[in-house]
Amino acid sequence: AVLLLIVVLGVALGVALKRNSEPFKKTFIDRYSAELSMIFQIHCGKIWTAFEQAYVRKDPCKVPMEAYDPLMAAAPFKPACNRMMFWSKTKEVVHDFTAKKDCFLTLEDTLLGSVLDGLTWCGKEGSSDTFTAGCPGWTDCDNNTVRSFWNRVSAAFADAACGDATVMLNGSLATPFSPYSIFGSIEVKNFNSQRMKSLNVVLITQEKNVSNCSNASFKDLQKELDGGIKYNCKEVSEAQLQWCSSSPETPCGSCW
Ligand code: N1C
Repeated sequence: AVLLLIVVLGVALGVALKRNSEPFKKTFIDRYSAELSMIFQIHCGKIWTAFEQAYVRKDPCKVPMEAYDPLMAAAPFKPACNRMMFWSKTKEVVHDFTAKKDCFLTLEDTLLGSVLDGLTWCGKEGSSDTFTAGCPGWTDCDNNTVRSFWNRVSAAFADAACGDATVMLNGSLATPFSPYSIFGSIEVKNFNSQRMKSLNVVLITQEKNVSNCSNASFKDLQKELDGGIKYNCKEVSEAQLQWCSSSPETPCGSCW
């Protein structure tokens, strides 16, 4: 009976102690998250200010890409060697693939890229506001708010590329590598052979593929590449890509 009493008392004490630790745990977590959210708000405020100064009070057709330099300084990219993925005219296929298979990192997987993907914004002379309607379109003028942003972040993203980088291009186009695209006009020019070992082109083909790896535009691409960077090209069907992204056992390196 004495033994039973000791056991019962022991269990009761244990329960009581656990109960008592619950409010302590709550205090701990509440204080910790209050502290973190304060740090986050200060950080977000700084990034927002650096972002906003690029275009606020300006003619939305007169925002050069350099206007976003302070933003890039405030929110630099962490390089992800061997995992960086570039693309041109293949946005959906690429993101469909990267969403299912955690092998590659696109600009939209970075903090800045994901926050602004799909958004439109601009300023106006004489106003301190940010507008989301009535802004110039992508091709209305060269130095528009949104296009200059993508030009600037793409330049920084390409500059950070290291090891082996990959680009997915569209084999349904007669000119898969276009010197007028962001990839052709900005990213390729910012690759740095001191950091980057190779560029691997993955040419996405469909049933009726228009181009292959011997397409003339790839000669232009190779000419643009900084001397020390190796070049490879591989044709991969969209079906194979989809098959690979939906089979969890297939390792990243065996998709093509
Ligand atoms: O002009 P592109 O392609 O060659 O630009 C793609 C290239 C990628 O490698 C990205 O790193 O440049 C970067 N990039 C984006 O990350 C991005 N996200 C959303 C460029 N443009 C981006 N967008 C929007 O896609 C942008 O607003 C513009 O409308 C398109 C450009 O895509 P593209 O011509 O297929």
